[in-house]
Amino acid sequence: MSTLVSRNPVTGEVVAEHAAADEATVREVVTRARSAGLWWTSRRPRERRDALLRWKSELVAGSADLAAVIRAETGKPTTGALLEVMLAVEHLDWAARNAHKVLRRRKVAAGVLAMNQRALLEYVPFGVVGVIGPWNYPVYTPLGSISYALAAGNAVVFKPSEYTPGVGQWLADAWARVCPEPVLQVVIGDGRTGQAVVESDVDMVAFTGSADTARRVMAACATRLTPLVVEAGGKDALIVAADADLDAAAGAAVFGGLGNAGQTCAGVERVYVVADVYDRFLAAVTEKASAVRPGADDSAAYGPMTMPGQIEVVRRHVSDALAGGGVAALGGTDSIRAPFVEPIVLTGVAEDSRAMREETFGPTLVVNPVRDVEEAIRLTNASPYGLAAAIFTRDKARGLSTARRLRTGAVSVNSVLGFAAVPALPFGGVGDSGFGRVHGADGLREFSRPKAVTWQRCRAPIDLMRFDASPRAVRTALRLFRMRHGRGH
Ligand code: TXE
Repeated sequence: MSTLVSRNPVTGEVVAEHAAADEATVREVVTRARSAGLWWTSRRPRERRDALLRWKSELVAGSADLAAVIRAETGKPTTGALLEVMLAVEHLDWAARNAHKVLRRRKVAAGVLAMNQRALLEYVPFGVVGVIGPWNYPVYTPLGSISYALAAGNAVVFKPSEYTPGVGQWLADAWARVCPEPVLQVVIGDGRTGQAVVESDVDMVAFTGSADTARRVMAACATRLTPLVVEAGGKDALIVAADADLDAAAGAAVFGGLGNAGQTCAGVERVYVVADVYDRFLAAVTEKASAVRPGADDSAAYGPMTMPGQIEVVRRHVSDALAGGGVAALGGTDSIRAPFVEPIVLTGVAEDSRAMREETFGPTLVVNPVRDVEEAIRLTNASPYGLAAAIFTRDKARGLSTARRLRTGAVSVNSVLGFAAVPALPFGGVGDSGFGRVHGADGLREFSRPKAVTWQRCRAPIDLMRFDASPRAVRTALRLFRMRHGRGH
């Protein structure tokens, strides 16, 4: 068995060493999960809710300790680490308290053709869900799948990112303290361990990571037709209309673009500003961004790039943007001082450049002028990604109609990441950002199979579902059919 070493991205110091799970270990863990899952499913909904709430209490009581592990492995400041724990707990609480209401058996209308039937719909768990997590929000993001999968009655095998194995281990240890069965287990390792999870006999996979890896995961899922939910990053745009509160919009763009060193799947990467207010907006963004400082200390606004390889991606995107005619309003390639990247604001960047097409995942903002909101919508929708977007406008009707027309899974009007703290809303993307949803009632249903049950209460008055149906019954059925559907609406 090999060893996985996690390191502090600032100092390079070893945070912890973990045994990496190979294929055989993953198979054993999944087998254990299967029997734990049967136990879990057979609990009463109230017992499942109580176990999830006990787990929640562990996260709350241990939040300082958990934040310290997040900080050690990702480098983010303690406030950022605590913020993600708080958001994750809110979702966990919602999933625990709403699962039964959303998934329980209910009657649905049987309809005129089946008046003699009682029709029942319920949502049943898949069994074992393999969750493959990222490093940027190593608690909030995987918990979006784990909490909802557990609340829906599944057992979970969680493969955290190789950059944040300690966080994954912490979550599984906390579970073991509140529940006698291994309903949540962790398997530690790199992509090979992730692949072993996908290729094991898990009943569903929830993946968060890059679109390229998502494609490989999807191909592996195809072998066994394993259902999959994918959250694969974004290239989110923020649109600034001429009537926007420019100060608020600039503040949101800076926080949405630079927060967590830009390592946010639904962070702001592109800003489209209507020409009339472009100069004023750019000045405000530049001023605010220049006051933001990365660092290893706790008073820094954001920390280092967690994944060393990301630094080169940022450098490539910035160089490419500048070589293609873009202008640096703040910083430039000199701002990249590994492991930190200081805020970079670029303008006039070509739409076909890497910085506008690919996920940068760094503390950079591209601010481009547009003729009007129409053009901003067209450019926003031209991206292969479609995770989230934002629009700033004082016109409510414009805000809502723009939200509808943006090809994204979520839109915030007059804020960024507005949906992140609303557990009742589903989260997920379009196109290269993935498919399927976590969070909310849709998230609970995502981790369940709808099950249809009919219960015949009496014989049908006109019964055609038999070989000896009388010609009279057929004629009557046809007459009723034409009366019901033959009037053109
Ligand atoms: O992603 P990977 P990485 C984006 C971001 C970043 C890029 C690469 O742009 O620069 O992805 O990051 C596991 N079968 N996002 O390298 O490779 C892997 O071990 C199964 C967006 O971290 O996609 C890790 O646990 N699993 C983002 C997870 O997949 C495999 C969050 C993600 O790794 C696997 C993170 C395989 N064949 C990065 N190969 C977001 N959506 O928020 C790797 N893994």
